[in-house]
Amino acid sequence: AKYKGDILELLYHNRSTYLSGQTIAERLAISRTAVWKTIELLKQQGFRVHSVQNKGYQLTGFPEEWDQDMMALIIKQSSYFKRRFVYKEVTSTQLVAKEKLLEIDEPFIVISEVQTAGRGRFNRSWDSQGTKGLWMTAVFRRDVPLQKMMSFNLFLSLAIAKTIRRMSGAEAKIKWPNDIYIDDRKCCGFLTEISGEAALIQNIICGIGINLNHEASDFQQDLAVKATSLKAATGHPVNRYQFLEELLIEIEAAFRQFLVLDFKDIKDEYGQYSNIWQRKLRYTEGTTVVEGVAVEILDDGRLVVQDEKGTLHHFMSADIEI
Ligand code: BTX
Repeated sequence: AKYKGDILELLYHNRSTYLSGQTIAERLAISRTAVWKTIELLKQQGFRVHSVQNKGYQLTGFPEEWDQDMMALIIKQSSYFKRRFVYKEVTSTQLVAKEKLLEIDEPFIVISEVQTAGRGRFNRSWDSQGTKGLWMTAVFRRDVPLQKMMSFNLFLSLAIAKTIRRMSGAEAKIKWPNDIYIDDRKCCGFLTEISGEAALIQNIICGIGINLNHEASDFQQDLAVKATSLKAATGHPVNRYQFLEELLIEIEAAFRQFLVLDFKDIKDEYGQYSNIWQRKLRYTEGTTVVEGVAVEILDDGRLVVQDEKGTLHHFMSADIEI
């Protein structure tokens, strides 16, 4: 196990080609026997390593469950998140993150294979089966004025939608303020919690759930008609590590943008990703229920909806039925 991380790193970054045992041994200054033994270990752990005589080894598959060393490798590449916590099962990564927050000053992520009490907004439950999706909480550390926080979800949703499009080819759309849909079915939801002093936020605790490799039949009961995954939508499985790698790059970039730009700077692009235009939908915020058509998102991120009588309603974060 001593060389597992190093060999995995070489194989992962060269996975479009083959690496000979000799090359690996030389690069890591270890014996070829050590290379061979480690490759055997990887196979035992569920990695698929294709070997071809005179060419060498190629990494072609990953264990069903998140692998700690692969995760280490992905996070090592992040320029923002410094630490990771990867579990087989927790109640909710959001709860774990809030505990860790007290002991750690750096930005970090928490990922779990399974969540036994995954939560959405308003304490609704979030279906978090093992090996199919990405259930993650990303904790950003930075002093941010409270009034700026409203645009955080808007920057973040664009980053997630872009990652989904790039990694699956599916036409992912944003359902304002914090879901991603494909073909009018939800494939991702996220929620942002904050802590800090009154007007100054210090911690942004962002929980993201993305359905990646579910079959349509994996969704039970009411979800069967309203949820989808990248695989269910396109027919193609997604490499969860590659997805995570790309997602982290995108959300780090979105966070940096969020710090220096205003929502109006990305408003046009955001608008193009949005799936609520030109549709009569039901908007609920608190006790307010409005049936109408979204007409615009204001520079501060609020949504303007026009009802049948022509009256305009402003929403901060309505629930929208699609
Ligand atoms: P939300 O309240 O907008 O969405 C929750 C609703 O979405 C549920 O009531 C249900 O109808 C539907 N739903 C539940 N599970 C799924 C699913 N897997 N796919 C599609 N639809 C579903 C959205 O809340 C925010 C969800 C955040 C989830 C992440 S996962 C990592 C982190 N930990 C945690 O406990 N929550 C976050």
